[in-house]
Order: sequence, then C-alpha cells, then structure tokens
Amino acid sequence: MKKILALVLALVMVSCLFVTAHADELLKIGYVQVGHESDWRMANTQNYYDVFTKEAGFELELIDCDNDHARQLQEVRNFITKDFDYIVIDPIQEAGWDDVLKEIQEAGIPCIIADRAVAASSDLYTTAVGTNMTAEGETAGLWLEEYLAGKAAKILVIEGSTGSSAAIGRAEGFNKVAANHPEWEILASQDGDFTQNGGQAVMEDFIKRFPEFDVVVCHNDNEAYGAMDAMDAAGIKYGVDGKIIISFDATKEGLTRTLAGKILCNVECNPIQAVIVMNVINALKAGEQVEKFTLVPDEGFCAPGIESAIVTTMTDEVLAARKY
Ligand code: GZL
Repeated sequence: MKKILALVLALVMVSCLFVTAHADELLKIGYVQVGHESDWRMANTQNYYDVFTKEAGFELELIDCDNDHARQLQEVRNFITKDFDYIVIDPIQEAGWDDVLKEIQEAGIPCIIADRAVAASSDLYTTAVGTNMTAEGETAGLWLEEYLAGKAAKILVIEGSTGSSAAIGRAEGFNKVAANHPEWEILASQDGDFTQNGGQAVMEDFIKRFPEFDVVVCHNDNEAYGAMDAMDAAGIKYGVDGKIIISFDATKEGLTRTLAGKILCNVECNPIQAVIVMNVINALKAGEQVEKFTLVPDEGFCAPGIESAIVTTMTDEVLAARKY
C-alpha cells in the first residue's frame, strides 16, 4: 500500500513540474484592443482568441479598452509592470503614444502596433501590422469619380472616431480625389464614432440640415447601417435608384447590403490580422529580423450592375467566399 501511495505521489509531483514548466514556456501576450464598437472590431477580437491559444504556445490577455485612450495607456503600463513577453497595441487614437512607447522600450519588451497606427516615430516600437487607410479612402473616391463620370454631387461624410488613424486616413484619401472635382461639394463631415447609433444620430442631423444631398460616405459599415435607419425613417430612398452610400470594412453584413444594391461601394479593411501578428512574434522570438511594417492587403466592392475598373462587382460567389 505504501509503495502505491509513494508512486501516486511521485506521479503527481512530476505532472505538477511538467505543468509549471509548460506554463513557463507560454509566451505572455498583452493586447490592448480598441473596444467593441463595430462588427469589424468583434471579428478582429475573435481572430486573436482563435490564433493566440495555449496550444499554439501563448497566454493572451486581451483588454477591451472601450474607446478610452487613457485606459489604453494605463493597461499598457500594467502590462509593463507584469513583465509581459510581447505587447500589442491597437491605438484608439494616433496621438499621445511617445511616452508609453519609450517606457515599453526601456522595459525591453517588444511592442507591435496592430491595425490602426500611432503618430510616433517607428524607432519607438518594434514593428507594425495594418492596412493602408489612406489608400482605402482613395479607392472610395476613385470609385465615386468613375461612377459619377463628371456629374456634380453634394456629399455628406459620417467620419470614424476623431483622432483615429482609420478616420484620418480614409478622409485624407477620399479628399485627395475630391480635390480634383470642383463639381463635388462636401456639405459636412461629422464623427459617428464607428457605431450604428452614431451613424444614425449624425444622419438624422444631416437630414434636418441638408434637404439636398446625393452621396453619404460612411467610414464603416455600422455607421452605414445607422444612416440607412435614419433615411428609412425619413422616407429617403438609397441604393441603385436613390442616394449613393459608400462604406468601409466590407464585413459580411456590409457586403450583403452591397450585393442587395443598398450600399453602392464598400471598401474592405481586413480584420483577420492575428496570424500575421503571431508570425511576427514567432520570428522575433527566433531572433529574426522583421520588416518595420507588414501590410494587410484589402480591396473594394460595388453593387451588381455597376461596371468598375476600380473595385470588384459583387456576386453571390464573392459573398459566399468572405471570411468575416
Ligand atoms: C480599421 C479599424 C476600424 C474599422 C471600424 O482598421 O480600426 O475600427 O474600420 C473599427 O469598424 O471600429
């Protein structure tokens, strides 16, 4: 009996050692996420949970900072004190990051900027992964230029969260094309915070102030849904025989409404980025050099019946192939 007990005790001790040793091998990843403001964001969060698993050798702590920049800075500082192996930042706003990036560097922790960008020197972080938001805005502008074919247009813009590189980039790219069109008039541009409620509130205000408009540019799909809700309530038609709605993100629901001819142009911004970030982390762990920036490619789509050299015309097959 004593021999059996000794054997069981030995087995328990060995398995505890294994678990401890194994747990020590897991890379501790701290990810300060923007929030939960949009379908895009939820797809991005889910992708990190799907990729950074214990089986893949990671212990992920993802913190939803609920669109609060000060909270993001504080949570990053908490990661530093808890000595995480890697810190990943999706910055709510692009400004205000220099000091905390220096603190991460002084702590010797590799830092990856993911999705949105920071307005800080790239010397202050290890590497960045994301899309080209300015190019996304330009694609939307070039499609509108192609679609209007010289016709004048009164344009309303529902912007993304003020200060975010996504809103800044998309506005910059679209305005670069608009600058070539004196026959376009941008009546107003207002922050809808990337949410459906925000899009609806801004559109309700626009409808009161601007009885005449032709185009609504929404910086993401959820804002576009809100704008549609407001136009539905006001009896305003949109789509192939109504107001032109342009959107960004190209989520499944956004492309469903594009296929239905409700959104005429939808420019993708791919949230499936976690594998790219994981590959960068594994390369850094192996002591390899990594590029300062890894681009996540994206493309644009337009409603059926619209020929375009700029974006892909939607079909059932295109929608069926979408991953998010
Ligand atoms: C873009 C991303 C933006 C999306 C929005 O890369 O940061 O934030 O376009 C999301 O849907 O809220």
